[in-house]
Amino acid sequence: MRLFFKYFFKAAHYIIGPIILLLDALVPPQGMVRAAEAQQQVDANTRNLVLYHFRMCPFSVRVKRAVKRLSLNIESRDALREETSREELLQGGGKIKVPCLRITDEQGNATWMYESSDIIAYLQERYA
Ligand SMILES: N[C@@H](CCC(=O)N[C@@H](CS)C(=O)NCC(=O)O)C(=O)O
Repeated sequence: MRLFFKYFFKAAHYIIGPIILLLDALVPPQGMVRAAEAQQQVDANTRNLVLYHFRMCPFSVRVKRAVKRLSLNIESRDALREETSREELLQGGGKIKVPCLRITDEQGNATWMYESSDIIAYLQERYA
């Protein structure tokens, strides 16, 4: 039975993933518009952020849509396809789970934030 569920969820992932990508492409979020100077300031502030994601992960898509809605330029790294990104996430965050936002402070210390809702709340609080 466990094996059945394992393969059921795997199959569902391959079916649901492309549907989510398609819906995301069909209904793109409207990015907010800022004055050029304000956007430059935001870009400077988000330079210390990196988003680790999987392309077909619904939770990652949710965060990436929030990033677009807030017009943030955040570097994103695919932790499924890119071996080095995967290793960074494992070594830094402690587990391969996405989405994960790496936040580096001015001293160079990194915080690894998991959970899509927490990441979105963090971004909204600062940039909405
Ligand atoms: N509650 C989490 C769920 C994230 C999640 O389940 N991500 C999947 C990919 S869609 C994952 O990383 N799975 C690997 C694992 O859990 O080990 C969130 O909202 O971010």
